[in-house]
Amino acid sequence: MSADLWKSAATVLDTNWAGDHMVPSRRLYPHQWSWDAAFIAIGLAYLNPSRAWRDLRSLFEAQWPDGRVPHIVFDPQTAEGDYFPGPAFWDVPAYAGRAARGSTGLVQPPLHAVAAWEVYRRATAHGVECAREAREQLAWLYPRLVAQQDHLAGPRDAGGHGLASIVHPWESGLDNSPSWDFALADVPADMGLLDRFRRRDLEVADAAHRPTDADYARYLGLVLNYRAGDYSDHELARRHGFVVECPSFNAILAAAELALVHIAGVVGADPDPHLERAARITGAISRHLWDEQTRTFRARNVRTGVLSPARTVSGLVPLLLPGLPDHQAAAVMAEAASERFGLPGTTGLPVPSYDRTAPDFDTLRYWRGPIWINVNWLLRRGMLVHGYRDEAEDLRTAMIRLIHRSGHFEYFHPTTGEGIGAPTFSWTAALSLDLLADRSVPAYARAA
Ligand code: 9WN
Repeated sequence: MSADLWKSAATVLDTNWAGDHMVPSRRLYPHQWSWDAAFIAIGLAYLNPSRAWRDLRSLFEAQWPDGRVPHIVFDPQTAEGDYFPGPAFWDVPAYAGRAARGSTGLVQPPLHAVAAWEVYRRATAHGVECAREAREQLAWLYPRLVAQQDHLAGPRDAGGHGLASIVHPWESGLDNSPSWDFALADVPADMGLLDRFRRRDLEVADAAHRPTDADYARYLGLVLNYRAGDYSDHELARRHGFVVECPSFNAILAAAELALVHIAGVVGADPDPHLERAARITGAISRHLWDEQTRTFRARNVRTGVLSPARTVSGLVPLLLPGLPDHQAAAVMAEAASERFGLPGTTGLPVPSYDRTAPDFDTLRYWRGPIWINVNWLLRRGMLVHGYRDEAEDLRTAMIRLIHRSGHFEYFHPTTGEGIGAPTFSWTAALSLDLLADRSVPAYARAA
């Protein structure tokens, strides 16, 4: 099984390579996406470290002067009509010697330092030449990764709690998750926007899998508001309708600081500020996004101070952090094993994106029930960080079985395991390589 899977994953990554970056999927997502590039690099490094570096580098070449790394870098070779919302809708200005309309103005979870460190670790096993390239690439990336973190920990700390806020559900990467419903309820749905702008996703994917029109209208309205303020992060909580502290986004932000500790060691920089910031963000997640009654992590609406009532997979991701107190790590594991998420022990499947027992659990709709490999990959890493070795191994096996049985799909039906969405999806392929290679979590991720 593993040789077949390895081969099919390599084929997907070959097909989706676009010369200097990887597309998540040729039809549905014909540009470069930010957190996709991080997951992709982690697996691609086994096959072709130079491409993994190239992909990360293409993304960071599009970094904004304020440090933000755009959630999509548009491929100028791709027609405007091939993806909506495309370059004209975002209408970002020219910056850093790049033409206008080259990217979006939003961000995605900053997993790139973790990815860069993982690529480095794999590349150094490919011989002297790859090791030299890896050191050079890390040195190029390091100041850019630091600028990315500084932007998120600085201007994006809209609530002043030491956490980054997201200003759009798309920034979470878990786009249509019920985690955002409570805050989106305060955002007007201007349905007229759907007459002015045509949804392309409904032409290439089944409407039952995609966000509703009302949610899509809110998504567009939020972008237009952020765009009208020149994508400025000044006084966000007052000026913007959606400002939320997300547990998984912030857990990834802190994990990135831990990876930077090690990258700093290679490039000769001071690791201490990264260690300190990782501890600060971990402490803020632990205090500020924790609901003591249900013993789960939840998203917090910065505008109202209220925690989201939804129990979603985002709340399990803080397990990534070695500094998380033991009682919270144990509570995340209990939640993951409960009937709400049902670790493979009970279902044989990886965890779904949303609470299986919730009345609005949806087996098909985007992030409202289906299984995604990337978040399960993060959860497995968290289990290894906290010493849950058997559970981590069960989850690894369940992911590999699922992909082998159904293919390198974008996501999977949480009851039948059937593949849904894009059929040759890059991060599923890349992470299956990593899961097959079965690397246990390195010491650096464990040592807080
Ligand atoms: C919007 C590319 C991206 C992923 C996100 C996923 C989906 C886009 C969409 O696809 O989002 O950015 O059109 O729905 O939710 O996590 O990065 O794979």
